[in-house]
Amino acid sequence: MIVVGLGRAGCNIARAFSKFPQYETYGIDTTEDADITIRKKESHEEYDTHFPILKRKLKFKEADVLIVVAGSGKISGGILRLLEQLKTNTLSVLYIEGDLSIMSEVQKKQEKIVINVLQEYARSGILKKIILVSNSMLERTIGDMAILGYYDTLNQAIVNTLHMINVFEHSDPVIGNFIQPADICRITTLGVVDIEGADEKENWFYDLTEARDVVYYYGINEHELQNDGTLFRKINGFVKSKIDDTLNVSYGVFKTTYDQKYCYCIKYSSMVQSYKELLDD
Ligand SMILES: Nc1nc2c(ncn2[C@@H]2O[C@H](COP(=O)(O)OP(=O)(O)OP(=O)(O)O)[C@@H](O)[C@H]2O)c(=O)[nH]1
Ligand SMILES: [Mg+2]
Repeated sequence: MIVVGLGRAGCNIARAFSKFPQYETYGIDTTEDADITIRKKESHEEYDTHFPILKRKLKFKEADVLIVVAGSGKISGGILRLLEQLKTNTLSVLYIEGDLSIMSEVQKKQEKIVINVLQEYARSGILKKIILVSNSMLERTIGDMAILGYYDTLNQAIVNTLHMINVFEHSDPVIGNFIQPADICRITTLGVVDIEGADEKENWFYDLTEARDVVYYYGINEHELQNDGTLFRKINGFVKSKIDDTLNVSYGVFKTTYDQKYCYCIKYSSMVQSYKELLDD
């Protein structure tokens, strides 16, 4: 898979993907150290009207491309121009929502424009999916973090989760009941379940509403798969407890070589997500 990051958050996250051999990564930013340096513009609008042609640098087609962007930055104004140049590929977006409580009005406006238009692109099928991640929700799931390395910690959590889900999606489960999410459910988020904890708490990276499908991916090592007699009952009980009239719940159990067991999850909705904070202006 190809990962293209736009702006600082996008480039940092693309770089975090590059530790895995499965990804070819590119970062586009105005800084010298970006893989592709573009000229700095004064505003969100200017990035939209004067976004450079990068076809010679991004010359793949018919590839699976994940574009990573945070909507509050000015450079995200160029996102539609970038998508246009990549349209011969299968496109998904990993969208980073910054901390709304500390944003300026201009940044909030940019955030709102980008998140809305990208969700509409997903609904109309231009994007295969959009994965929404809120920095402040993610921060809460991680707990206390040092200031230095703050973004690194967030980025590792995002990248590791998405990578493991990608790996599991391309592997055969030991056991499971995978239900293909409805094709119209292209607005998604990721999460992790604390399966070692007593209450098996779900920690979602975005507060996705009106979800129609949810998939739990369990990564368990061979020893436990062979010897833990309670595991299947536990997983089954957990999955069943999530089912209701409006939600399809499926799961897969996968063999890993890690000591610890993991449960990653992904939730799908067909509805454009909006928030109070962004609505009342
Ligand atoms: N998760 C995550 N968020 C980040 C990271 N870097 C910045 N952000 C957040 O992303 C949002 C946009 O900030 P930047 O990425 O610095 O902006 P930009 O995309 O470079 O856009 P410009 O305004 O043109 O510089 C802010 O809310 C930041 O808090 C990162 O490495 N990881
Ligand atoms: Mg920047």
